[in-house]
Amino acid sequence: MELRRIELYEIWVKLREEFETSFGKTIERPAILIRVEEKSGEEGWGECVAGEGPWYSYETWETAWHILNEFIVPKVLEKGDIDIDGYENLVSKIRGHNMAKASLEMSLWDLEAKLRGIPLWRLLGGKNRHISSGVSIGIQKSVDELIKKVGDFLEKGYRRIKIKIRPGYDLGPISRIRDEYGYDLPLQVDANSAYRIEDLDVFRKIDNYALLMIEQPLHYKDLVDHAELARHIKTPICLDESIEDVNDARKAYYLGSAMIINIKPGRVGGLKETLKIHDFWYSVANRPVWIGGMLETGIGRGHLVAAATLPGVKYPSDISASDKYFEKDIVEPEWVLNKDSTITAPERPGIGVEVLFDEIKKGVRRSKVFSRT
Ligand code: OSB
Ligand code: MG
Repeated sequence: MELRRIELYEIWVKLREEFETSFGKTIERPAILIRVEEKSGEEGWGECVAGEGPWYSYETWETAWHILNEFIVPKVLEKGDIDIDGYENLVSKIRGHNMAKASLEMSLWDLEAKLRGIPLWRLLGGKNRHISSGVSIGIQKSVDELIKKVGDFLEKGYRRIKIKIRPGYDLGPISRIRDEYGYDLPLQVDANSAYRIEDLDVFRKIDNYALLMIEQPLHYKDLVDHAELARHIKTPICLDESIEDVNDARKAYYLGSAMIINIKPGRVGGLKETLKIHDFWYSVANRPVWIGGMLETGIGRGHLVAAATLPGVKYPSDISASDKYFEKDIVEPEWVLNKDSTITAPERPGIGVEVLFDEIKKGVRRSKVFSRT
């Protein structure tokens, strides 16, 4: 791909409602959007998932802007002619900063697919066009409100529910959901690293509620204690924050730290690393994955949907419809939920949705255009 332009746009998107996790609350989130343009005029889009503070990861939208602006974009444009492998090689010298790396990488995948005239999911090797979609519900002010929220999402057609938990807000909410909606409801929890191995008694109790999995219960850098926890409970452990690349996946496998991985392309540096983790976890380790979300706009959602078509995605993904997150998305058509709790990957080239560039421009807080001279 011969790039002639790379553009960065910082926008802030307002969520329909506050999203609370064990690490904090979000009502408005930054998104750096990347637009790459090839010499033919064809474009590709990517989105950076780094948040407003260093809570989920050490990256923030400001560190991502810095890394893109100073170290990634100039190098990529200098090279000019670049493919995905070349990009991976180029950014391999930069330690960490996976979210910054992933944003531009995903725009290159979108561009590559568009140049070939095929949907991104096919370029990735996806198999299941109708991806199974679940919903992730933040911590609520009361358990009654949570019960109502769960009911609302079930009514909208979502069949798998994930709730955020933290110490003191765990067994109460879980047991109430089981009381109200029964044990057939596919239910899972996400602690975002809020517990320690000393909390084993809580997990032993959680173990009685037939959850699909417990996501990231312990410290984000820990694999050993997760392995210890796994020996004491029968509910499968799913890792999110702890897995930043395929090497982490290998360690988790050999240590026995997890049965399942929630792969977020943004967290692991992009779709190439997503494929590596998927291939190792599914084909070598013979274990399932699913695709996680970071409250992405319709652009990042397009990449998530494409990734969720991969054959090793055996659980519903945290990829909900646009209207779960926003009043109005920045793509057309918006992402919608089918009656059977799936979202359909488009047949149009690339991510398969039109980016509403004019809408984006109206809300831009900062932008930078890099041209090849
Ligand atoms: O841990 O999965 C997580 C959102 C922001 C940060 C971390 C997480 C989440 C979610 C939301 O659970 C998933 C979604 O995009 O719907
Ligand atoms: Mg998570």
